[in-house]
Amino acid sequence: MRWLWIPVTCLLFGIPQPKVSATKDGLPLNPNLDESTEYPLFEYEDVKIPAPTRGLLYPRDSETREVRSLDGMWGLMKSSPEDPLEGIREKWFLNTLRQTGREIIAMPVPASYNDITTDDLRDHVGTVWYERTFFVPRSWRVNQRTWLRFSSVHYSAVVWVNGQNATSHSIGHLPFEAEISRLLNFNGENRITVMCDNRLGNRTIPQGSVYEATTDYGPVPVQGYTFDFFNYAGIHRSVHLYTTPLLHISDIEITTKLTTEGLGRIDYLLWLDGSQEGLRIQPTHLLVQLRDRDGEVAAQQINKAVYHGSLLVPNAKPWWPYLMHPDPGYLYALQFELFVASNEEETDADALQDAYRLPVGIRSLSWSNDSLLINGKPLYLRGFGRHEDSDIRGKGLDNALLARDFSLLKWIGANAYRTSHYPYSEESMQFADQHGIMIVDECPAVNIDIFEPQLLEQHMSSLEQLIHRDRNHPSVVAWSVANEPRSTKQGALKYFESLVNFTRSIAHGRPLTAAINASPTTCHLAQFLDIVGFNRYNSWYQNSGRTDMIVNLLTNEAQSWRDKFGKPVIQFEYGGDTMEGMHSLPAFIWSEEYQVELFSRHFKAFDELRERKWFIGEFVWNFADFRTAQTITRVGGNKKGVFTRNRQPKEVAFLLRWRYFALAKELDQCTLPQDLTVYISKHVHNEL
Ligand code: GCB
Repeated sequence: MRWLWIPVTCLLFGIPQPKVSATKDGLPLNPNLDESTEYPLFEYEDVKIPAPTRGLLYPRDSETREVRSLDGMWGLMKSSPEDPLEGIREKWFLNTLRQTGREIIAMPVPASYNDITTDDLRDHVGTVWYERTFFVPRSWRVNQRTWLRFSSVHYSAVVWVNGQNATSHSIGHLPFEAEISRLLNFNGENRITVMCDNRLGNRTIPQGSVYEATTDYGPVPVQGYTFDFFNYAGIHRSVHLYTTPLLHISDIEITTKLTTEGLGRIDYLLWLDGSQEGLRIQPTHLLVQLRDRDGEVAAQQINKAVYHGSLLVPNAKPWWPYLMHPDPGYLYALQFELFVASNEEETDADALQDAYRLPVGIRSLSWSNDSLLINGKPLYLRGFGRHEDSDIRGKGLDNALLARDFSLLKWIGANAYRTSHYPYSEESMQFADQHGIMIVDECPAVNIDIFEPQLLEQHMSSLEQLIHRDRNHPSVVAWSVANEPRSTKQGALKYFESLVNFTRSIAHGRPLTAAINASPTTCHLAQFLDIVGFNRYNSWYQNSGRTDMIVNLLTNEAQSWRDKFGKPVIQFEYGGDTMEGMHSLPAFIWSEEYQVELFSRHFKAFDELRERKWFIGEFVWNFADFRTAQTITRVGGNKKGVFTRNRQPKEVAFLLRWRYFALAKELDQCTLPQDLTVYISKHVHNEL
């Protein structure tokens, strides 16, 4: 028997359920699916375009708003893998989970739940239930609205507050929120209950399939998936309560430009929410102030139009990537103050209705058939594919890890990374803005295979939510619509044409790319992109052990992508698994020496390609070792990291550091770090 499943959110709220057909097309994705199987083309006229997301501004304190974290220890209870929806039937959310009589364990939030305990929770398939209590101050009752915001729950979540449904969401790695003012108890304790479901099917992003394994103890459901990272689950990022005034700024969209004369321009769109019943408040005007790093006003205006406007910034300090400028990542604070006043110029505290401050970098981003440019200067991206992954906390947000990773990125001289294979935390996007690290922002569509309308709807929705979340970040230089989809399949053509057309319509000034592993002659996706990205493991999965074949194979392949599509080309993945501490001279695969040799031959190929002008970047796979599903090709996980899972360098890290700084010096005349070379002897100057 196969474990057919339907998203829980559909069962609960009467959303039309996808038809689960018994035909080949309707079955869950099977990891062992014959790659050559073709699926009928679908007509996409019926596909529902996702409605624009609104709201979800990152929670920030201000004189009109209060933010509270609900991070900390929550309680967690597993439901039976054979009956994941029993808690819905039995209405567990109506009471404390303790009433079920089952075991409740302490579970930190944020964290993946998988690696916290010593039992079978790691491989649990189905639903788990989280719970915690909290209080809110009585002052929040008067002229305030209270919002509950989850930065990410993987994969889907249903949320209750005091036993009443508050919201639900599916697709991991993306935020969701709901106003909960009416559900709150202002005179005592409140309770949040979350049901989290980790199951992936053929209509989830990413896809997977739940199948039945026959064990010595009887049949058990097992989650299958083809992507190469562990399917960690749980409340992965922070949970916040925040307040807003009754009428408030609910959404902001900005676009920036920089002229060659140094004039900055910020165009903004604002959304206001005053949707509460009986609310009759009308804003009179908006005071917009742009403050520089020292808090000085760099530009300002009073705007009676409220919903849109433009600020001109003379002598703007541009946002530059790391190592392209002595002061990279320059951010202003764009302060919006909404007034309800008798006089349209009045800006005193009593008339202030709402205030929100958005960090803003002023820069222009453009692209052509040969290059990607920031502030008119062509970019050469040098960086990594990464993962949000670490020991014990899995994919849970960890600020210490985040700070360490950015120290390492800067130490090694990288200027970019791809958020392979899903959106990363909002905190990491803010870090990237501040440090000038450019982001190729990828949606969670990794290894998708069965191309059908329901999947397309989810896929479009994941991109829509991602773009909505990240469109205001200066660090985002491209959207990646997929990683290694089975893009040679017949159904891929129509699917990706529809997907890319939709994404282009909401791309907010960024080019579209993807990480492709098909070949230029068979791929149906590349023709729709602005930048062609490919993944290729020369001398690893192909020609293992033969580093002497890399330069020709790689330069020829990149040239073929260019010849076929005439677009800028980038390599998004190359590398080889390397066991830290394993040495071999001459080099042998899995040794540190082999990784060094493999990288060095790639550098040679990249330098030849750079001369052809349309080759715009090199990304190593991977920044650090990471956990995968259990397979005989992975020793404790994927070991292609330049850093260990513990964030310590392998030998290749020092070589890569030389390379990235050498490029920064050649291309942007950066100053080299003092400790790039070590003293050897007075006759050897180991300098670039
Ligand atoms: C790839 C995938 C990545 C894998 C990597 C590998 O092409 O995009 O998710 O981890 O190869 O190491 O096999």
